[in-house]
Amino acid sequence: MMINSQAKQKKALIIGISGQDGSYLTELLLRKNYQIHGIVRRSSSLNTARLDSIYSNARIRNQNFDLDYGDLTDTNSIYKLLMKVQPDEVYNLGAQSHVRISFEVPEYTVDTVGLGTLRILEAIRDLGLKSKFYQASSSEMFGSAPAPQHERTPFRPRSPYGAAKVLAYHLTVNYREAYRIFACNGILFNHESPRRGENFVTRKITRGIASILAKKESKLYLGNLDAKRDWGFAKEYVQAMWLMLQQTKPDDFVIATGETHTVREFLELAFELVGLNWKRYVKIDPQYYRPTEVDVLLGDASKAKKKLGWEPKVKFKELVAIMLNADLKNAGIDLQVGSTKSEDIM
Ligand code: NAP
Ligand code: F7E
Repeated sequence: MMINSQAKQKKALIIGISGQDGSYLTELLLRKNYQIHGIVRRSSSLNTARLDSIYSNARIRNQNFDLDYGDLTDTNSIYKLLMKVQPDEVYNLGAQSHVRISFEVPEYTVDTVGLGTLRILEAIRDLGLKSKFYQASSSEMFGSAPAPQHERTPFRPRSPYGAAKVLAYHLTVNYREAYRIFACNGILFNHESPRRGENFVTRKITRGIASILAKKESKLYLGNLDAKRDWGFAKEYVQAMWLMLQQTKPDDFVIATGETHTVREFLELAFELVGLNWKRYVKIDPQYYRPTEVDVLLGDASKAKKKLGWEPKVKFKELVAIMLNADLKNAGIDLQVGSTKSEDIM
């Protein structure tokens, strides 16, 4: 393929760059020769572990990759960074993204997720920027709506997190319609990876198994095993984010695998892969129950397939193996399970 060396290098601003998706998106955009600007928030210990090797590699290759301090709850920092960077594309991946924790810190969750999105959109509007905007919307917005869920399914959120994402979703649509900002909602169903936060259920299970095999833990404590989720692979989902901003018209898309499995099925398969019976190791701890649960999520991503040409390759079984193998390796256990077709899976 011919590469046009005269093509203008694009600038992306990624809010939430230190998270699971932020790190995969950064890698994708660096491969596409973007200049990357990321916003990280101050914490008492460093929170850039997922980015460190990406950052060093970008430096070695002389690629533009800058990190600035900022916070979604701080209007001034968001405004100033947008003014400074003047990005072609803004990806808002920043959030207090844990659903159960959102019941404990509802106001903070609505501030980062809901008002945080408003702060970005207002800054784009006020500065008159031509930036395209991606909003990390979530299947949690569907809540108790019947499955399968698609772009026209009415939202019935079941948590402060879900409700805050609904606010952010509608703000994104409103700024698109009112001010003609190129703003898109990616309504992503659960997506996981070896970089998933340790307190989400999939990673908790794969790490838990590695700790049991390494004899560091003897039990794994979990909550509701009956909930069903449509779990995909994060590395593939960030491609859909980018594709949405490359279309001629802004629009909203569901991104999902079209398969749903219970937490129990994930647990059974993961333990089975290492030859253990999960019932001997797992204890139910009601502290992990939620005041209101989302029982079934199952996405219909046919619009994304038709209009973006996006389709997931990694399905449930392979995802479990990818995550388990990574955590076994992290724990120094010399064991490879399942078959993982995808190259370069980390
Ligand atoms: P994640 O790993 O929890 O990452 C969240 C990011 O937001 C981190 O970089 C975090 O910084 C940052 N952040 C948190 N509070 C902030 C604040 N006040 N100001 C600025 N940044 C802040 O989440 P993820 O799984 O990558 O998901 C990315 C986005 O997609 C999130 O908005 C999430 O709600 C949404 N989403 C995720 C899924 C999924 O299944 N993963 C599905 C649908 C939608 P620290 O590193 O400092 O904490
Ligand atoms: O829970 C059940 C729990 O926390 C999945 C976020 O990325 O996806 C994620 O939200 C299910 C729930 O993800 C434990 O009750 C049982 O039914 O891994 P999770 P989530 O709540 O679906 C959506 C799409 C997002 O947008 C969010 O940002 O697993 N479960 N036992 C447990 N969950 C956790 N965390 N811990 C347990 O011990």
